[in-house]
Amino acid sequence: MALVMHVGKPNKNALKVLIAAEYVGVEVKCPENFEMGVSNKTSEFLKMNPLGKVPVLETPDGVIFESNAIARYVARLKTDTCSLFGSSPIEYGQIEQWIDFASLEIDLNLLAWLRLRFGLDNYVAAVEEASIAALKRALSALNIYLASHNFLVGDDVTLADIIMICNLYSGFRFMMTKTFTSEFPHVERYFWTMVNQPNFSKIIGDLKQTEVVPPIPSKTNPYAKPKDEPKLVENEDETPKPKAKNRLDLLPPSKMNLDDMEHYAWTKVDLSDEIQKERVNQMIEDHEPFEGKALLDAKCFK
Ligand SMILES: N[C@@H](CCC(=O)N[C@@H](CS)C(=O)NCC(=O)O)C(=O)O
Repeated sequence: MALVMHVGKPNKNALKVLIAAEYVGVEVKCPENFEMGVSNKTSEFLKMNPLGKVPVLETPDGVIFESNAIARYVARLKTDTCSLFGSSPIEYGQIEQWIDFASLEIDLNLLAWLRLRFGLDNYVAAVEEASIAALKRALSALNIYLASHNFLVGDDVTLADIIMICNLYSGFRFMMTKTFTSEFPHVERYFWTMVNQPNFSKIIGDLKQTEVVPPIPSKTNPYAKPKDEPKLVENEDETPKPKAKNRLDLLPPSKMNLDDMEHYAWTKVDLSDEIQKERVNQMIEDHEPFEGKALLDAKCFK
C-alpha cells in the first residue's frame, strides 16, 4: 500500500523523500488536490503537523513531519533492497554527520540568502553577506572532501547524498550561478553526477542552473519580519517624540522599601483565609506607600 505524503508541488524537502523511496522501492503518493496555503491550514492538517508545514507523511502506524525524519523513515522501510544507511556503525554515524552538515551548514545559509532575495525577509546587506560567507565556508569544506570522494560515505549512494543533493538543488536552481559554483569544482562534479543518476533524475527531471542571482527586491514585503535595525530619522518632523508619561509616573516617589517589606506571593492569595487577609491589609496600611492616599483599590480584601 502506498504511503501518502501531503505536499503541493514537490519542493526540495519532498524530493528527499521521493528519491529515497525510489532507492528502496517504497511507493509514496502525493495527493493531487493539495493546495498550498489552503490544505495545510485545515484542522485535519494541523492535527498532523501543528506548524502547518509540508511535507507530512501518513503511514498506517502514524504521522511523521520534518522532511529529514520522513526520509529516514522511508529509507529504513526496506533495508533488504538497498541500505541507504551504510553497512557499519561508523558509516551510519558519518551518514548522520553529513545529514546534519547538509541541513545546518548548507541549507540554513542558503535559505537565509534565498529568503532575502525572494523578499520573504527584509533585505539587509550585512545579513546577506554573512549568509553567503557561511555558505561558501561550508561549500569549501565540502569541496575539499569531495576532491577525493565520489560519495559522502562509502562507495555508494546513501541518505546523506540524497539530502545533500536536494539541499544543493535549491542553490543551483535559484541562487548559485556558474560563476559562484566554479569556485567549488568538486561540488559541481558531485552535484551533476548525482542528479543524473536514474533514481534522482526520475524525480528531479531536467534541471538548469540559474544564470542570475535574483535581484534585490525593491519593495519591502509586508509579511516579512520587522527589522532589528533602528529607524533612520530622515527629517526633523520624524524626530522621536518623548514617550507620554504613565499616570503612575506622576505619583511622588514611594517611601516603601521593598527590601524591608514582606514579599507576598499574590498568586497564592486565598480570599477565604481571614488571617491572611488581615496580614495583607495590615502590610498595605503599615507602609502607606502613597502618603495617606488609598492605594488604588489594592485593599482588595476590605
Ligand atoms: N524543516 C521542515 C521545513 C518545512 C517547511 O518549511 N515547509 C515549507 C514549504 S518548503 C512550508 O510548509 N511552509 C508553509 C509555512 O511556513 O506556513 C522540513 O524539513 O520538513
